[in-house]
Amino acid sequence: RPIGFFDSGLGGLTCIPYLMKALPKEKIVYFGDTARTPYGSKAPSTIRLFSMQIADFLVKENVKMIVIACNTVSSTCLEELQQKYPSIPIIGIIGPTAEVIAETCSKEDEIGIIGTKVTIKSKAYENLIHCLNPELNLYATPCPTFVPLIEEGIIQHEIMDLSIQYYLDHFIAYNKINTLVLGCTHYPLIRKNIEKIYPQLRIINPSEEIIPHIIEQLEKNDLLSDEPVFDNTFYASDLSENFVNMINRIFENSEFKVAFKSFDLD
Ligand code: DGN
Repeated sequence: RPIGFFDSGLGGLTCIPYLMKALPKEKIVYFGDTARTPYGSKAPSTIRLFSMQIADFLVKENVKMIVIACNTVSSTCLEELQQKYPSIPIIGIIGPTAEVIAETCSKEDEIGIIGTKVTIKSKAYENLIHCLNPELNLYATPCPTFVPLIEEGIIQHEIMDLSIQYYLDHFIAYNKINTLVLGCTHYPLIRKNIEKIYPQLRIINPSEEIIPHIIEQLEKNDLLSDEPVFDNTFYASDLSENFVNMINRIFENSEFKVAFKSFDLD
């Protein structure tokens, strides 16, 4: 049985290379809601409705676990999804990252959290991190133009760099940020841009930090695959060229087979 991943678009794909490296025998079913992205500025009730539809779809695909590869969804309705499907482990991306931050940062650090408007407004990172380590200094700011630009493939471009500087120049300088949490799964795709502009920062990438937690949950529930399965399926509500190209880039030079399917949730 496959592991189901979902995101509002292509952001959740940033988890996939780390998963393939750590667990090469697992089969993946991914759903990107590219027709309705971005979620990050939508009402929580809309995000909840869309997420339930996607979880229903993944359950019908017979997944053994659901990974919410989206901070916006994780901060909005993780518990509701877990309650709806108590027999399937459902993992959010914020909890595992909060644990890493709480364990590896100290009160000398100035920690910046960036994400969508919904994620930042929810204070999900602050609440979870402060529960584990109340001493840490946390600052958060939304960066709402990053996702639309990334979904359009505008990455190695001065518009992206200007957008980064627009949101982060003052935020980083004023708060003396030394550690930056990429609190949106799209943001690892602009990590190089951020590192080029602010080379002094330690970057924390939730798309990577979630992997040990996935392994732990698979082990705990006795769900690890022992036979390698090389076919993976990537569904999108709008099979855009950008989505297909990005997946092909992830899997090029590997023996993994990839199928693309369009799926309309309504
Ligand atoms: N990738 C999603 C996240 O991690 O929050 C958000 C993308 C969006 O819909 N704005």
